[in-house]
Amino acid sequence: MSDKRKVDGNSKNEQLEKFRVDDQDKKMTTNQGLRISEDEFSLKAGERGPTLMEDFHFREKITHFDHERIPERVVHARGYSAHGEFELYESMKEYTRAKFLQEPGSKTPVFVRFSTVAGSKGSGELARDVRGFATKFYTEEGNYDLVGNNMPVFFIQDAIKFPDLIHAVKPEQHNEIPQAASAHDTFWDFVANNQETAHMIMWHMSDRAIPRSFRMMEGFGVHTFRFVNEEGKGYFVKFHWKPKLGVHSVVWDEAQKINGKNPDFHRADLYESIDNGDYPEFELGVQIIDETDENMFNFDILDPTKIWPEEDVPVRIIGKMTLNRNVDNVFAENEQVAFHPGHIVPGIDFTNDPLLQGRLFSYTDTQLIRLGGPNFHELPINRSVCPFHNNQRGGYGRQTINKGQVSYHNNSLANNTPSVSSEEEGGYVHYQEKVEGRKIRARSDSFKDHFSQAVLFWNSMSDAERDHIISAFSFELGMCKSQSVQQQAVNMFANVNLEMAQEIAANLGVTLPESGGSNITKCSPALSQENTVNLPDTRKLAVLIDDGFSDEVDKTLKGLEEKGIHIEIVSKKLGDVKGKNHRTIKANQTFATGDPVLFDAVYIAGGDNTDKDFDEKVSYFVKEAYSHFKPIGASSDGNRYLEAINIEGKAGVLSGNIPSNFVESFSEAIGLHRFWDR
Ligand code: HDD
Repeated sequence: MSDKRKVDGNSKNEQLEKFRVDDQDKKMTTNQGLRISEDEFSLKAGERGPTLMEDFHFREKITHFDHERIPERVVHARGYSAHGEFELYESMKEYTRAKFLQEPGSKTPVFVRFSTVAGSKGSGELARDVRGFATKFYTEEGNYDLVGNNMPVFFIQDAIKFPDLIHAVKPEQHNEIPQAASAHDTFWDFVANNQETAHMIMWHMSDRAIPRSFRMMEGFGVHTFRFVNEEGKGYFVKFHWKPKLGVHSVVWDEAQKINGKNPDFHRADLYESIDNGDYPEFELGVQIIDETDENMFNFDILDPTKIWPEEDVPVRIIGKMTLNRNVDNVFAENEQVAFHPGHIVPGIDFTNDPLLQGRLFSYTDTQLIRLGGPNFHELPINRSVCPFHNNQRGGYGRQTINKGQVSYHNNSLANNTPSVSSEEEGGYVHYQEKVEGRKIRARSDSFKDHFSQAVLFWNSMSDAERDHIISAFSFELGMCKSQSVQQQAVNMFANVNLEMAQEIAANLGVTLPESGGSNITKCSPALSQENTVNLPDTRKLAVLIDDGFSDEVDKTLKGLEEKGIHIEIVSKKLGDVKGKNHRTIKANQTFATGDPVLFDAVYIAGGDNTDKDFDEKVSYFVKEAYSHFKPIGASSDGNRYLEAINIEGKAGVLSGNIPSNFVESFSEAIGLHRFWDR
């Protein structure tokens, strides 16, 4: 195929480079290129007179400003992106002919956008919400988009209900309250009256809905897709992204406070990590089911409210994505990127999941309003790295200049080109699934079990995770005003676990459900965050320090840095803090800017002559970190703060009296993330 080009990890970057402009040290011009002599005063008839219509510079500047907003995404409005590359470990040739999944070691450029779902573009990032995890692979056969979430199932089974779901979760119609929250009547009214939501709600009430970082979440394609190999044989496939740093979350009290202290917490974390060279990595996993095994399970494998338990269908790790470059301009890239589950390449196909089928309509449709017309594929971020040729012409913002008189097919004047491709030449051929049936608006009986996997999820949780789920339900339903909605929701979740529902009901002061529960005992350890990867790398440590800190502090901080831990020095004021040995450390945070909720762990370095104000600030910091179950360490000087609040020797609290292995034990504790048994 002469017009195809070999793709490597940098191909998209090279393409984008042609569109990048650096305005620094340049002369200011109008959009027509005319140099501008004055940019502060509009053209007036006399110094105190009226502004003149002929001021083309004023008109252009204001007009552009007036038009610089586009509609935010109807869902997933708040998001943040990064560039990277995907490297294949293992050939998938046996299952799919997709070119980017053939050669181990081959690299494909990617662009990823993480997002919350419900909140508007400026909302806080620590909402209790699903996170979007959308990946665009710029392959040599065209763009392939894997538009997934950080939870493997969805609220509904049929796309026709999506507007209802979103209307219910978005701020209520009459008063536009609350922003970026599911804790309100309409959402829970929808849940209780659409019981297919049960499984997803268990995920939504779990710690997965308040991730510590975009870098520490799993991603899932959710739907069952199809792989098709060179021989035309099809396989069912589910996609997983597994973060190398493991899956970690914050606690709800912390999430609410972070939203106030730093509503950009997640985007800043992603941006800074990439800026520091701590590139986020996610491994791509696939679960594959042979078509002949389609009906081997006690659920319908096409039902998007079901997982394929990893213990039953193992996840095969086939490659790794590394995010290694920040965007240059958030509007041009993050806002204008257009994902679509229908952006597909040969070797990957759809299934009859009715949620997926409906999505195939919605995503192009939404870009037409959001990006203003049918040429959004020409925006730099959306362009495929291989050329595109067809007979589509015109439309707002068209950039391609198609040469020649012909824009139709079939033709003789251009030798019937652009011509279609055979399968061998890379032409997309739809999988020839045999389909027959009557036209019917109904749901298959095989989609009607809404609770078994919600029970599986509950069974798989650790004690701490269960406590969090009960607290989450109690908070969310506690924010509802309608007691009827509260009661309906509690009654519904009695089908998952009676004791859980009773505890929530007691917290809400509604009638305790008397029957429910399930005799399903199966559990899936892979679902619990308790079994995730624990590493100290890139964790943020607050070092609380004052003048006169001891020598031991220097050594400890150096050791912790060598473990990949990021250290922020927090003191009463910015600038130099002097140690006993006349060594200085620079404070880059004060107690006013560096709140405990913004850190993963705390180290009390202390000082030799601290005042009451410092002592109080340290005490607040440590109590708060302790209440959020975070690792806390102290130098010999810092021990007295632990004693004062009576937490010495508690789980995850390490005192500097054991300096010989302090760095080792403290970095291990930081890797463990949280200590629930306090
Ligand atoms: Fe969707 C955006 C993920 C169901 C309609 N969706 C959107 C984004 C993600 C998802 C990650 C943000 C992409 C970006 O960052 O630009 N959506 C999902 C998943 C679903 C799902 C994992 C179920 C498995 N979505 C879904 C349905 C519909 C939509 C059933 C409609 C029938 N989704 C949209 C949309 C959005 C969107 C309205 C808003 C902005 C956009 O598409 O580009 O078309």
